[in-house]
Amino acid sequence: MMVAMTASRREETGEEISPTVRSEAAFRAAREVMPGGVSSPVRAFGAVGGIPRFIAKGAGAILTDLDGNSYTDYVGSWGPLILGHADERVVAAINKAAAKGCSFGAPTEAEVRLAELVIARVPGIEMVRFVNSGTEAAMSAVRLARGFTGRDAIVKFEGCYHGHVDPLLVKAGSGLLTFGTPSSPGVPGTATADTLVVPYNNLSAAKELFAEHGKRIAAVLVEPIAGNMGCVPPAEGFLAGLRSLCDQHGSLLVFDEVMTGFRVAAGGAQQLYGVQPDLTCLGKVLGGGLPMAAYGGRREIMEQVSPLGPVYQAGTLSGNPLATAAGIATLEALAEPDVYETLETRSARLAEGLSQAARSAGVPVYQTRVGSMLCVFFAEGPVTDYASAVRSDTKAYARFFHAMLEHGIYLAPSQYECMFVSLAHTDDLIESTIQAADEAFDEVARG
Ligand code: KE4
Repeated sequence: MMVAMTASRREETGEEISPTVRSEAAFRAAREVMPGGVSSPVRAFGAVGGIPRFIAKGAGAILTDLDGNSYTDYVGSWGPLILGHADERVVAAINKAAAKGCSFGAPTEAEVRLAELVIARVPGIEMVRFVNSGTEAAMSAVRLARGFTGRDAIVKFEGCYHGHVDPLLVKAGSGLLTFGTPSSPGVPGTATADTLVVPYNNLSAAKELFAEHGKRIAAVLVEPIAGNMGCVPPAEGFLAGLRSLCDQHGSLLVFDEVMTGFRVAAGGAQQLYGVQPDLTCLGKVLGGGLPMAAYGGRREIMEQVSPLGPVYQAGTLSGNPLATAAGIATLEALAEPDVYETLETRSARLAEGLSQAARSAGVPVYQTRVGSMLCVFFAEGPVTDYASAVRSDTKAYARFFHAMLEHGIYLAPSQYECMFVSLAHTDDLIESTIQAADEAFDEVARG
């Protein structure tokens, strides 16, 4: 679908009207009443400039904004919409559940059904607790790991994001192995004093850390495929190396699969790479676009969670009937034959087409992909960690982003995010995306 946005003209005056006039007006109104005019920072287009498109509707792989411009969507609400927007199975399940009530604050069979689906698919999960966001999943998994081990230190990796809970809003200090310093005002140093930060894919740095602090380390928290500095796959042996370090030192290995869960394989990255964590965080696809997330893992650990155990965690809307219905419909749809093969074939074609388009235009890019999550770094590469990711030419990315938007392709408004392919991205849409990229890379090359 090639939808070039062109200005229209006022009938009476002949004055040219911007093709985003309604989004501009909505953005002005939004900034009066919400910080930055958005409910989450990345949506404000701060990293790429321009006017964020206010969305009127989504259908399949297509988003339509307030001005009637349509786009092939590769954000997919940052990962949840692996079936595409307004999938009829998901909408029907939500409508059916809503007719019976939106929230009870009491147990339901739907939660049991979704829990059984999760446990059947995710190798490392024997018991699961539902929460409302990836942030809640990660914060709860950290508290549980600390409660289970009786230790306080948490290891995370530079460039990985696990939501906005205080202990995880840290930036690497000056040295290679350093206790994190807060990355946001409002996060007290005491909150991050037990958070250790090492470079992603650097197993020797992790080994050194354990040699010095191993006895204090409750858990290693890692995105098994990093998706928040762009898409950075794990180096050969990295995840297995973390597994053995945790085993040697009595620490827990926690996979944050909020983005990769049910995305890169039915059982997530832990199934794809054959490395089993002690705890797993889930979200995004799990809710099919509704607020649904979870943490789960080995039974002996999960049995420490209240009310069964002493580690407290709660939530008014946890296991919400509408979100649970959407999650069940989504996971059941993902059990259809050849789903992951289809995602792989189409995503591989897209990646190959994007790389070819960049080469033809003479634009240096380094592309990464795992299944239906991918990224084009505007960098010579290789990109293997945060330090190499931030060498990307973000200005070139911004030009590419806007050129693609002009051609009706909606990418993440930041170099440090992923593209997501859904089952609604047909072969034709993939091909039209590649055609748009041919033109967009040429525009980038022309500067
Ligand atoms: P939420 O609290 O936003 O549901 O999940 C936090 C989170 C945890 N773990 C991983 C691996 C994640 O990717 C996320 C959230 N991802 C970002 C996109 N990179 C959400 C987009 C946003 O913040 O608006």
